Amino acid sequence: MQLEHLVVVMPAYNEAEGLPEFLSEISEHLAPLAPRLDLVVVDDRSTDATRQVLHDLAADLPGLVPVDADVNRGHGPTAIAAYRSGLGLEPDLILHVDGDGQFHGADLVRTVRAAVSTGADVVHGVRRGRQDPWFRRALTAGVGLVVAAAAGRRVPDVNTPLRVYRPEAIAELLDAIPDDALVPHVHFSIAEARRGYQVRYVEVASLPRRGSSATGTMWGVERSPKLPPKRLRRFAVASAAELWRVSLRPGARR
Ligand SMILES: Nc1nc2c(ncn2[C@@H]2O[C@H](COP(=O)(O)OP(=O)(O)O)[C@@H](O)[C@H]2O)c(=O)[nH]1
Ligand SMILES: [Mg+2]
Repeated sequence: MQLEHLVVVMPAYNEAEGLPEFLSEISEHLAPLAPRLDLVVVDDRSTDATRQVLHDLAADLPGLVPVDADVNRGHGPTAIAAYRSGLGLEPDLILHVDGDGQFHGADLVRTVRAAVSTGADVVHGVRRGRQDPWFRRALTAGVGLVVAAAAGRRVPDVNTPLRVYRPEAIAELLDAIPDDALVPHVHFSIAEARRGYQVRYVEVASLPRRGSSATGTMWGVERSPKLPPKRLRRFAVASAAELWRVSLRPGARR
């Protein structure tokens, strides 16, 4: 496959500090891969300077497309909005990565290269060296088991935010979930297996978040709390209900 147009899509929430470095690293690394590169960053109505930072950066960074959300909707719906904006640009490939900068630009290159060389429907970046507290690891392991049962095979790092999709593949996946889904990537991982998509896995390093803002994290402010923060407990319960409704129950949309 000849890659002419690559689009990066990114949800961002309170990432003012880390975004300039992360976006320029992405741009530097990915620009050589395609004659046209666009970076669509959806600001989920951050409470810090993210929006301003993005609009300022757009003046110097060719291909940066800031998208301003009207209301704060959370990570899942913002990722979905980012995918949809990216698809609107009609790319050959679409790469999703979170705005918290937990990857090396060079690893993004490896995932895109894998998509180009194999022609796969999707390439997942499988995170190695994650430094999560025990309850997040437990949650990830639990979700992994449920997804393995639903998908009929083990899917490494089911919720990884680093993915490269063929546009036709991600368009189909998006149409099968609600636009306000909390855990779109988990639904996608199940649907990819059920639909027999060609999935490739590339191991990538997991870095600490860039920028020092603790408000960007989904799990409260403490770095290593002893017990699951309330926010995570609520999110886990709501996500489990959504998983059942959208992807697991008999007759769920496939
Ligand atoms: N759009 C949006 N993103 C959020 C919100 N709260 C947290 N996030 C983002 O969710 C992403 C994942 O959170 P993180 O704690 O890094 O999870 P991990 O990467 O799986 O360890 C990060 O990019 C956060 O910035 C929010 O209210 N809206
Ligand atoms: Mg993260």
